[in-house]
Amino acid sequence: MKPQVREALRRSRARDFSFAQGRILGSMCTLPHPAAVEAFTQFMETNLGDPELFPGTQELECKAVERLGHWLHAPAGMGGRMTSGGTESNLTALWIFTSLTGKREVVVPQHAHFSFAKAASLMQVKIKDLPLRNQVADARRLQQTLTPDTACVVGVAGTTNLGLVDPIEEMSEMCREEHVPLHVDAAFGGLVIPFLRSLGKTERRFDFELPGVSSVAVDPHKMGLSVIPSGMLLLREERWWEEIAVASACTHTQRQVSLLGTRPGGAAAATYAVLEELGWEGYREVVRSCMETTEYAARMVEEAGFSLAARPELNLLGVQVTHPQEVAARLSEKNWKVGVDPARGCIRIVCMPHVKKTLIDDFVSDLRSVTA
Ligand code: 0PR
Repeated sequence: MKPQVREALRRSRARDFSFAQGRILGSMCTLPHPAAVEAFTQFMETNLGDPELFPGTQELECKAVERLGHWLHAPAGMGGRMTSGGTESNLTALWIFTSLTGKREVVVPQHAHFSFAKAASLMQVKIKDLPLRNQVADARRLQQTLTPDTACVVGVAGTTNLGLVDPIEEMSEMCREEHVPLHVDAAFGGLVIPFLRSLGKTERRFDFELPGVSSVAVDPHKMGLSVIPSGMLLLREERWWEEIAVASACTHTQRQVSLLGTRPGGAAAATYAVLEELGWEGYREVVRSCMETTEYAARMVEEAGFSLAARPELNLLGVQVTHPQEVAARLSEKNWKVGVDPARGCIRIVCMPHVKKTLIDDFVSDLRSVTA
């Protein structure tokens, strides 16, 4: 590389915030695990959009899907694909279920991620709001929200703003009775909740062990410690993928079953590598540690006189402040990057693996000073 190009890269990169040394509290991403980085660099030019050229990489995608599917109780006959993240997974799920059912309405809890609004706009489907009760989807109101034109229902396991889990069990029961597919957006919670359960810290159920759950989105590039762009969409039935199959004459493989054409094999290799490297025990330790930090942060914030928007279920906190945008701007002057949720009057802190207790101490002290 020419020295001036290298220097230009260095200068731009130096302007970025850093997970390693910085004060990033508002992101659901983190430093990728070294095993993911090593794998990624070996597979950078591989393309899952043309698997005839890269059967080895496709095999890694299958193995990653199999392992995550196993952790999420996916039955034999399930089928999954890597995606670029939660947005693509949610969009693809809606694409598949509207095609499968021929229906045009989707029931979405009010706190769902904005990727559903994108999907609705792209596909011209109608979003029917499912109201909240005690800050999560109101399962009792689900029945009256369904119509003969309902293509699917969405539930969220780990909400973007507060990390809460919708009553997926009740929603799953109803969806099963009504023969309506239920898509669970577990982009964040899918790699947290299973380990919290194994630690005895939650009893929430959200995945394929519930018979009414048809699909699950889970993002290895969030709590999976994989590289960006790593998402995964799992379907209870592999054959449902056929709904979006197209002929792809110019690739060596004559058909594609994905929204993206060229798809990063590096992300699949990285995800496979970190899933293997950490394994169930490794992730459980990551989640244990993140929850310990979350509980510590909750205590520190409350001792400093702030209220939480909700008791944290996962490693995410909403801290109530007056004028959250102003508070976030003042925090930003001190290099803190927090999420902002003006509707709920909170700032959002995600206790990702790079967030340590000492960082929380410094943060709470600055939060006090900017709100004094
Ligand atoms: N579903 C849920 C529940 C999410 O929270 C998100 C992203 C998505 C789907 C979409 O995932 P992708 O962004 O991978 O397509 N939620 C994060 C958020 O809005 C995304 C994020 C990550 C934002 C890192 C900022 C950031 O620095 O908080």
